[in-house]
Parts: sequence; structure tokens; C-alpha cells
Amino acid sequence: MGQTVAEKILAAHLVEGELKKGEEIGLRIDQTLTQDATGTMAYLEFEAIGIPRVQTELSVSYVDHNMLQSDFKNADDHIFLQGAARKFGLHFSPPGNGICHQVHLERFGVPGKTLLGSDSHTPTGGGMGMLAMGAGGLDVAMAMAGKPFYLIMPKIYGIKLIGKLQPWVAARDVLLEVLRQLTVKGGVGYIMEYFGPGVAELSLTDRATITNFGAELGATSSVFPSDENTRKYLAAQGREEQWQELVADADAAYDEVLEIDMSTLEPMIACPSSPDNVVKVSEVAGKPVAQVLVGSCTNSSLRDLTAVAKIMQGREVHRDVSFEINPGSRQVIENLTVQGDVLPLLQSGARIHQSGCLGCIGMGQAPPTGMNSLRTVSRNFPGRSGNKGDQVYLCSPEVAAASAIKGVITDPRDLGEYPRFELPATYLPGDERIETPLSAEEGSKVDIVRGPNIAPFPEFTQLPETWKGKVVLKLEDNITTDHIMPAGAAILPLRSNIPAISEYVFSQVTENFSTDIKAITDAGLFGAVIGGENYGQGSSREHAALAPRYLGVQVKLVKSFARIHKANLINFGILPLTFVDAEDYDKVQQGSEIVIPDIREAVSSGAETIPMEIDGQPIQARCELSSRHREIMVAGGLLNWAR
Ligand code: MIC
Ligand code: SF4
Repeated sequence: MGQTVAEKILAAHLVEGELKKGEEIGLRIDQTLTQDATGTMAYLEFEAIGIPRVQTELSVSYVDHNMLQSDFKNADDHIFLQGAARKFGLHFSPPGNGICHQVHLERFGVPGKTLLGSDSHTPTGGGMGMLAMGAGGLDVAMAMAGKPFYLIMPKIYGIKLIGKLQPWVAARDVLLEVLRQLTVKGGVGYIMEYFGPGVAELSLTDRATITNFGAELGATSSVFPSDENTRKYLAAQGREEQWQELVADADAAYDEVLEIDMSTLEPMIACPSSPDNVVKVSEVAGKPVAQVLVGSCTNSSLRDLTAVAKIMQGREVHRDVSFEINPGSRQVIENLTVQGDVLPLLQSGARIHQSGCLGCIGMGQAPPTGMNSLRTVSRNFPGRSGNKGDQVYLCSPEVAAASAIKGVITDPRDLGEYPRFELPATYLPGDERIETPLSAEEGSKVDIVRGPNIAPFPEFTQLPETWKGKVVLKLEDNITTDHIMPAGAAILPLRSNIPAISEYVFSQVTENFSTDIKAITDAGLFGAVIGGENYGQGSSREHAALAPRYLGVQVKLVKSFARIHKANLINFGILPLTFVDAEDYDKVQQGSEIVIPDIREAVSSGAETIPMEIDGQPIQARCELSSRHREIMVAGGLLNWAR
């Protein structure tokens, strides 16, 4: 039987296990990327592993998230990251140079390669025919050290694209439709692979929008074939020699197939506060908007901003709207300038910011109280914009521009004819500021400068013989890592200081988490957290495991986990358990006492169900872990295990 694109890349990189769906496999990783908010920890972990230089073909450290320098913390972290890149042999992309995923696509992505990034939107590279996956910083550190990346062999979800998008309908709408149908947990355990005649109708950056936003399906990754459009994009980047064709075999088989006829799609929008809360724009048209933000790694490419500039040409932003543009990269701004497309944006009244994540992760750009914000970002989880109770909608750049002009949510087809434009055959590269790796000898002489914000990595104990604890918090379905370990301007700068950031664990949900757990650990017990389905969806931030563990959480018992978060829990020695009988969820409350006798023995012996007592009542929990995971758990985490 033939292979899909994803299966071809998996087969070419397999170093451990067999390509049997549902079993653990180890993959060789060709390229890695980190961003600053997860990168400081990743390089501290890399240092702790003790390998002097990265072992990958290419590794890049980006600074794009923590861009506000309201005190010394972020600025110090940037210097640390630059020093680490120089010492360990990485490329370094400094602040202002662009969002990791956009820049990586432009300057480094190569079809057929594997890419592991400490950011959940790393699958952006799948738009170019890479197998690009998000992971926690420690997994990326291990990959930089030349170790395999372990994952459960995913199933392949084929998305068959037919037809062609109508004017004013965008790549964003394709994935909004997929999210509408499959929901934020529809991709868990799958690689989403796009195929069919509609693929050729999508430009490379359109494809990257789809694979990027595909992270919101909970998928392991998303991938497109590498074809003529891929070649054209690499040629425009001056990298045509790195192109290779990569398409699925004619008799390739998919585990599931969803067909999307792009010609029937209309402009869509995700309503507050989940990316799968999708309706047609026409259904919510007319609602007033106070802020419109075009940017983020999902929709800030040269194509997207050119489209917005052409739409704004000769038009004006509504006086009640703050229209904000966050370009994806320096390359995008440079080329937009050469095309003459910056002036119409400025004249329309747009606020042009430096390139970076900015408001997408609550680093500034918070919307006004009680008012609607329309964004081309990937996530509208509650409070992520920086305001509790925020009303954030997700849409295409076309819907954003039309709504900025009208001051209300607007179906862009109301603006009349779609502007015609062509992108240049060759782009200005815009990578003047990217540092290339130093030689091993030069690197060995570099001293990494560490500001006071960089705290040493905490030590963790092994799994005890018998586990006694209390439920600190009980939560519902679809809890995101933004609930567990919020981001935003006040908290993100603490990413390299675990004791400091741990004070904010679950601060979106309750004010008392850190004091409640302290009372539990002071009594000599551990903490447990109870959750519903798809627990830990969203980002790759390992702080959502590391900080709770630092506080004393050692068990999470939920209905189901999101992939990256589960991997991060294992890496930091938090036992991820699921209910055998979902109805047992109702038997456990905040404050319930849990006893797991012989937990160490049960985990190391390979037991798939673990008996426990909750307030004296016996229940069974499922423990789905590979034998490698079990050793890590018993050791108290991956770093302990590796040592
Ligand atoms: C996000 O979009 O949530 C982030 C911020 O990029 C995260 C990474 C982080 O929390 O640092 C992600 O997507 O993994
Ligand atoms: Fe940055 Fe937002 Fe993309 Fe995350 S989703 S990498 S915060 S732009």
C-alpha cells in the first residue's frame, strides 16, 4: 500500500519502534526552533544535559514573544538567549526580526525535514511539506542534544480539498470550517494531511495559515504536499535548491477523510471564547468592534498584509476602531515597503507595530472593557488578550479589514470587487540581523550572561511508594494551558524563574491556588488536579507542568489529555491518569482525599489501571504510558531520568 506525505517523512526519520498506529516511536529531528518565552528554560535544560553544542542540522533561537521591556527581565532574557545561541551553535533571530514560525518558513524550512519547536504552532512548517511538531522545551532540548523525539504514532486524517476559494474567502476560512466540524479536540491523535485538487489552488503561505491554525484541532501536526507552489515560494526566498517534490502515493490510505469544497465556503468567524465556536460572518455581522488586530503567526505573511493594504487603499479606519497591524517578520515589512503598501495602511489610520507576537499572547494590545475585539490570531481563550471577560473573535485578514472600515463585524463581500495584486517573484530576504552559528572553537569561549531573572532549575523528588494527597482544584472540559499557567505582560517575563511564576498557577481560575496547595504540602501531602476532556489544550508551554509540580502537584486525573501537555506532565514527573469510568468524575470534589497505594510499583510494573481511593471509595484510573514514560515517572521526571 502506498504512503501519505506524513508517512513518508515518518518512515525516513524513524530511529526507534515501528510505524504502527498507537505505538510509541522515536524520530530523528533535523531542525529545532525555540522562542524566547519557552527558550530560556529550553537552553537551561540543554545546559543541564551537558552537551556542548547542538547536534541537529539546524537550530534557531527566536525572540518574538517577550517584547515589552517594562523592566530588566525580558531584556536580560534576550541577552541570555543570544549568549546561549552563540555558545551552543545556533542561529539567533533577535527581537524585531519576526515571529518564529513566519521567519522559519521564510528562511529555514525545507520540505521533507522534521522540525521540532517549543511552541504549539510549529506545524506552520507543514505548509511547506515538513513534519513540524510542537513540544515542551525539554523535548526540544533533548532533540538539540541529538536524542530522538518520542511520540505515539498518530493516525492520518486526510482533508480532501476540492474547488477554489471565492473572492474575499481566505485560507483562514478553510480551517475555521474544519474546526466548526471537528472541534478543538477533533485532531487529537492525528496528523491532518491535505490532499486533492484544491491543494494547487492555495499559495504556500495560505497552506501555512492552515497548518498553523490546525494546532487548534489538537492535532499532532498538519502537512501539505510539496509541489510547484512550494518551489515558487522557495525560489522567491532565494532557496530554490532546497526544494524537493513530496506528494502522497496514488494509493495512499487515510484513517479518516473529510472533504471540503472550497468553492462553497463563505467568510467565517470564531466567536468568544473558543476557536471552534464558528459561524458564518453574515450571522454576526453588525456587532460593533472597538479593536481589530491583524497579525500573529497565523495571518501576517506578505500575502496577508498586501491584501489588507490593497483593501485599505483610499479607505479609512472607522473612528471608533483601533486598527492594529503586527507584521509577521522584518521580511514582510521590508517587502511591503518596497511594494509601496505601507503608505496606504498608514494613511488609512492603521497603527503599525514591530513584528512579533504582541497582543496575540497579551503582550500589550488589550482590548477595552466589554467591547469586541476582532483578531486574525489563532486563539481566543478567555482572558488571553489581557482582559478578563474579553470578547475576542477570530477571522481572516479580509474580514478584519472590512470590519475595521465599517466599525462593525462585516462580511467583506459587502466591499465590492476584491482587489487584484501579485506578489514579487523574488523577496528581499530581510534577514540582515539573523546571526549565523559561531564555530565550535569561538562558541566555547562565549560566557553566557545571566540576569537576576534567571533562577536555577528546580530539583524534583522521585515517585513515592504510596501516594497520599488532596484535590486542590476540580475543573471542567477543554481547560487550556492559558488557564493553568496564564501568559500576558505581567506573567510572561517570569518564564525563566519557576519559583516566581508558580505564584500565578491557575490565577485565571482561582485566586487561592498557590495558598491552597501550600496548606496541603505543609501537611505532608501532595496535590492533585481533576479535569474533564481535552485537558491542557493549546500551547506547548512546559511551565504549565513545571510550575504546578514545583508547588507540589504530582497527579492529574482527567477524562482525556491534550498531547503536548501530557508529554510535559511526564517530563516533569506529574502522573497523568484518566478515569476508567467517566462517571467517577462526579465522585471527586475539591478537597477530596486521594490515596494511591503502591503507586511506584504499579507504575513501574506496567499496570494499565491503577486502583485508588477517593474519600474512602475505591475507583480505577487508567495509566497510558510507554515503558520509557514509566521509568521517567518513577525517577521524578525526564532530567532526573537522563542523569
Ligand atoms: C501561544 O500561542 O499560546 C504561545 C504563547 O505561543 C505558546 C508558547 C508559550 O506559551 O510560550 C504556544 O503556542 O506553545
Ligand atoms: Fe506568537 Fe501568537 Fe503565534 Fe503563539 S500563536 S507563536 S503567541 S503569534
